[in-house]
Amino acid sequence: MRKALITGITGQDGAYLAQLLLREGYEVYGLLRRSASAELIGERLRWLGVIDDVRLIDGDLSDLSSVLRIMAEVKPDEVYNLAAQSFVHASWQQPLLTGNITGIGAVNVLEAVRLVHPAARFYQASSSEMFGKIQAALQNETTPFYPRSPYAAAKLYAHWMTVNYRESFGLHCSSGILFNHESPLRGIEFVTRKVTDGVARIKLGLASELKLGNLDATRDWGHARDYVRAMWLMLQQETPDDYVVATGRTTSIRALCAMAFGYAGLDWTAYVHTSSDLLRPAEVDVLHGDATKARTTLGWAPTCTLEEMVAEMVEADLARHRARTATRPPTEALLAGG
Ligand code: NDP
Ligand code: GDR
Repeated sequence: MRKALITGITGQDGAYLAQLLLREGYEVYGLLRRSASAELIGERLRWLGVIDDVRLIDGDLSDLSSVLRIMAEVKPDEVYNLAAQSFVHASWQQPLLTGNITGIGAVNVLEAVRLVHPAARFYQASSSEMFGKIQAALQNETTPFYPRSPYAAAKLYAHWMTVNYRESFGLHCSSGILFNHESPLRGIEFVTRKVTDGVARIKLGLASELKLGNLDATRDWGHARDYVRAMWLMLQQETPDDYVVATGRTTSIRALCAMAFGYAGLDWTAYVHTSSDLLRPAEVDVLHGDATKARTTLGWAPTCTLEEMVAEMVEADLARHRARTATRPPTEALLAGG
């Protein structure tokens, strides 16, 4: 039985990837950082019904000794490095932590592979944020990078170290330059989920407005379930390489709002307000990917449209809020006016 180790298994992608790998017959191990809220940490794996099928091992990406220990213990065939401080906005408030986890953390995993188990195939979660201030209208593997945040700079370091370990040590290291991908399991702070959660609250009478930042930025959004398949396909190739993964369609935050509110029968202009507090010190205005290489070499293609994904996310948030309201103790419901 093939073994896979996932760092970041409790995140959006980690959960979907664990599900995919279990279906493909892998033994799935995950690096889990200790939390005081242990009962909440496996929520996404629980939602997908796979929490009891994965093996979670205590460790932290910033603690090389724990990464070395886990690599020696598991000896995985495939390592997926998904752990990161992944929220771009927070990276200006915590630039050093972001550098330590998102940048150096990846090198801790690369070092563990090199020193303990060099036969393992390694996947690095690189990001379209590395294109930042875009140098070409459509971004692919040959487009120059121009990072615009501490997060993107840390990802770029990890990306080049992945390339460097491939070229220096002959390790099977691949990097997926993934454009934004979302799902009902997306963190609530990211714009798609913030919008679908806001739509659900407003629809159910739990909120009356939604505050957002820059509505003009555009993103190339796909579904996380499709994107984790691309990660897996990369590690099935004989030769390691780097791939852009994107849908090839870019949409503004404004149009996303119209789509999500429209799905629930609401006019977004009546509810969405902008706040300068939510603007970023430097913005990535446009991202629009060209995934021709992934399509031709990996045979990968997205299966879910933006409209389908937004509908799935709104429905999931409506269901969550309905369940919460139904189970809320009577006093709390009274105080909340619900
Ligand atoms: P999430 O933020 O949902 O998940 C991040 C994961 O990293 C969580 O499991 C988190 O654990 C873990 N983590 C954070 N710090 C540490 C640490 N010090 N030690 C161990 N684990 C840690 O991210 P996504 O699933 O959305 O993304 C996965 C990866 O792909 C990230 O590296 C992200 O930067 C990258 N990426 C994501 C894209 C997207 O659109 N989603 C696009 C391109 C790249 P905990 O649950 O304890 O917080
Ligand atoms: P991003 O995702 O920064 O692209 O990084 P996010 O959803 O946070 O922002 C997308 C765009 O929406 C604008 N925006 C807002 N964003 C948030 N979060 N909240 C708001 O209220 C809001 N209003 C407008 C932002 O300014 C931005 O232009 C994600 C992460 O998953 C990264 O880890 C990953 O590498 C990239 O996608 C690809």
